[in-house]
Amino acid sequence: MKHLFTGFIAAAALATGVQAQQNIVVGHALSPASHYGVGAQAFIDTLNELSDGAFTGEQAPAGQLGGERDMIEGLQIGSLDLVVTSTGPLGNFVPEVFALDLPFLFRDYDHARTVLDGEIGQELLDKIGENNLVGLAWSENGFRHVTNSQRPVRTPEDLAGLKLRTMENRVHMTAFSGMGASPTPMAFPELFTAMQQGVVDGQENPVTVITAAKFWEVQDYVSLTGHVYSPAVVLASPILFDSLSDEEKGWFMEAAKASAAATRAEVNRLEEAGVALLIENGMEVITDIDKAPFAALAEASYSVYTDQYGTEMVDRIKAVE
Ligand code: EAX
Repeated sequence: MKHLFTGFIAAAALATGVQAQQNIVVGHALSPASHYGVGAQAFIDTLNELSDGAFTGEQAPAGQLGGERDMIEGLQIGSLDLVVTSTGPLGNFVPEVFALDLPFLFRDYDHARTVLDGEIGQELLDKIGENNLVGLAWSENGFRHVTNSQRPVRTPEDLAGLKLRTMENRVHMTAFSGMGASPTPMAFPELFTAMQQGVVDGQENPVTVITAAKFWEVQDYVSLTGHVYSPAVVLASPILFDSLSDEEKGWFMEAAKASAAATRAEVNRLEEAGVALLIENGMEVITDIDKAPFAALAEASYSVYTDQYGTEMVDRIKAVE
């Protein structure tokens, strides 16, 4: 409806010789100051500049338009234009993307970014494109760590019985069952209150998100488990994207790349500065973690992906230098 209306205005503007403006709404889960907010703004500013002002934009931050699964659905039905989202719920729409959510797969940020910026990343963006979504660029959330309100977690035994919120992602849920926790899937906008009220004891997210959402207000311990890399992706509504000219599509893709670059720069900054911020705000940060036992127990989760697609993609990702 919104696009029909915009089209009507565009036609009217053409008739009067006035350049029409189209306003793009960019949804995401976090605050405007977060790494997603910085990326959303970079998208808006770049698109505005490339289009000479023909496109304007605004953020719908902090899950205003729902959780990440809701926002992805919004793209498919055309009620939302653009989303910066983690891959958390994306595998429910594009199961091939589960390959990126496998625990202890990426060695470090360089490895993950090289994979996503290379041929594997492009193949997966294409897969997204086959599922009533448009994948514009891989952005970033970061390596995820476990926080909780009960005790310092150093070993898988310490996870036993902890009610841990995970994203709505079967790979992650299976991994945490394997590691001994009790995973509870939940949309991000419900998480803070769930921790506050003790519905869950803990959660897992990158330093970027823990700081942006001020989880220190409801969590005491953070263990730098780095158990999984969490990609983000800039997605567009196919209904919007299909209505664009080739030149406009090019602007959107360039703006998405600028968005991803701005977000990654912010992830870099917070990887440097974020842990100090957690300590400053009263969290106990556990750094001396032996990852091997966690990885061994989490490995059962690989079958969520490999039972359907085999091990080829996993091997290819591991082989990227
Ligand atoms: O995408 O749901 C989550 O835990 C995500 O990491 C967060 O919303 C940012």
